[in-house]
Amino acid sequence: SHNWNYSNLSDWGRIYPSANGLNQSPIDIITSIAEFDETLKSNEFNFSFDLNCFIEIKNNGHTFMVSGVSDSSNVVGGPLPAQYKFVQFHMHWGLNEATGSEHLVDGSSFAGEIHFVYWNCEKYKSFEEAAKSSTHDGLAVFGVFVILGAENNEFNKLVSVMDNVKLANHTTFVSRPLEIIKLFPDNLNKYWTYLGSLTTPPCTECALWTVFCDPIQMSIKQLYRIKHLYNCSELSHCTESKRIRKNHRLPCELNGRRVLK
Ligand code: BO1
Ligand code: ZN
Repeated sequence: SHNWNYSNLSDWGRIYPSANGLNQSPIDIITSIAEFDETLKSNEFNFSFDLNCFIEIKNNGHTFMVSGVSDSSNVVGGPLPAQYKFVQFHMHWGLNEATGSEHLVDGSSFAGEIHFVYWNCEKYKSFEEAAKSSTHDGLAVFGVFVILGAENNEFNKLVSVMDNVKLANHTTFVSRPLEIIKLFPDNLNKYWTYLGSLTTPPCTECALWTVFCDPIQMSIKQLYRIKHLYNCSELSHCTESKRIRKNHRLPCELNGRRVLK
């Protein structure tokens, strides 16, 4: 699964056929064509997070991934057809501050994007099974744009242990309770939603996407700490060129899909 990277984006489809599909993510969200949906707005999201669950951070060679499995971390509401269980979040970034997000808004990108990944625990037996579905109801992924600005206190709990996972395949733990909801924007009622895919191989078209309109902030110092992660697991091989310098897929064609707001 490490047989792909971000310098051969156009080759993904040769090994992972789903990447050639018509319902891929990310997309450029053209705000003028997003359709207002009355029923979405009458059904607010209800996110729950288990503050006491064990939180692990892993450098998987593509990003840092934060997971904390708990039966009580879940979400309902918004466009979701069922209850979904939290599995992990991770981040995407770019070569410079003007790039990094996977979704674009009217052609503009942001410094980064955090993805909160959930699976439909009413219809599927496990994350793995849900992630194989091709009916877009397996996973729910929430995208939060990151812009540079104020230091992010909650994100500091991750940044302060990030050096423990500088090398690929290393894991560490967040000792202080992480309030994951504090990494979301304040306003959870402003979002776009559409049917899409995993943005990394195998690019399965299993996801209902929700991209929040309001970004969160972090400082440039915090972003630099993330950009120092390596995609290499051998310290002696970790040269400057082995840093995870960018990990965002380019926007895919909408192919007639509807974007609701
Ligand atoms: S994302 O949020 O669309 N960037 C995303 C991308 C990939 C995954 C989750 C969210 N997870 C992947 C795992 C693979 C696994 C695949 C299907 O899900 O990283 O190891 O094969 O289960
Ligand atoms: Zn992602």
